[in-house]
Amino acid sequence: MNRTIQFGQATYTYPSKELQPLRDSSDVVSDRDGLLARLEEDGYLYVPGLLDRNEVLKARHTILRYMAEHEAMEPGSRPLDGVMGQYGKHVGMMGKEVITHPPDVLNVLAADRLFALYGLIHQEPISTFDYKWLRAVGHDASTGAHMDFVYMGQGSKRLMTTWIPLGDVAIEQGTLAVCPQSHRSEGFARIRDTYGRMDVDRDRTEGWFTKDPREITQKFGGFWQTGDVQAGDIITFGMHLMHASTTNVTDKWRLSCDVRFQPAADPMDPRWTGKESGGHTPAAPAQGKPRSMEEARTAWGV
Ligand SMILES: O=C(O)CCC(=O)C(=O)O
Repeated sequence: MNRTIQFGQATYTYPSKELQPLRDSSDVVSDRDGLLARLEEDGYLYVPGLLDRNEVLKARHTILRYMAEHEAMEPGSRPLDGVMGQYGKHVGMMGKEVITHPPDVLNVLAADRLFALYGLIHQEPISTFDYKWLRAVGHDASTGAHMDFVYMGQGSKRLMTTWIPLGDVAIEQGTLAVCPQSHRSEGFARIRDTYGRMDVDRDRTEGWFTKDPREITQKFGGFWQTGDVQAGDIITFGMHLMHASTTNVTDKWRLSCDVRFQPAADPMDPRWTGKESGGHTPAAPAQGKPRSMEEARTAWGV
């Protein structure tokens, strides 16, 4: 059955030519050549059930209880339902070890199965960032289209993102959407050579390329893919795949975390490693106003 999906500022039909289902790569999960071929071809791997579903649900419960203690839930609702309602307050959890590092949460965000997957891909010992991008995304919110290099490109060129839904998430609650082949297609070459080389801190430029996903595919080609995901699934991709999220149109928090893995021998982006990893540099007022993406895109001609 066709569904109407809110994706950034746009409305899409799912499934359709411009918003298709993700390709399931569980058939190649133990086959290195198969994984590499899929990564080269599509730029991402969607692996349903890679993680232990019960462990993911356990982590979800710990996070929801923490959020409830910080007034994130609709008063009177059951914390484990994750209802933000009208009165749920936003709770910042990105990089907050108090909630990213309890044993049952870390058990998922730094799971042995993730180290095994990247070990198989790289054939080398693997490291992960200490910083975890744990998100509770509320009603009407979505993530704009971007490439991760602009946020974490100061270390390994072989860094990969893992997106982990912390629960069963329908597209209507805000799921990751990828633009397959944007890491290699000719249509995206100029974006990769301009936007795809910048750094939000060094260049003091905002990170989202656009909030309008249709603008991407109309100007540069390709299509988007997303899907309903379950606790235990993961999506992984490299630093130059254009991606975004659909809009959460429900009254429940969408819980997910993005974490990063790389070969341990490569340099690590210092912003995201070590106990004191500080994240992005706050813009100093003396340096003037940061550059908007609109200004930057005009300069790059994209
Ligand atoms: O979860 C989201 O909304 C965005 C995630 C993302 O951009 C990422 O995993 O790099």
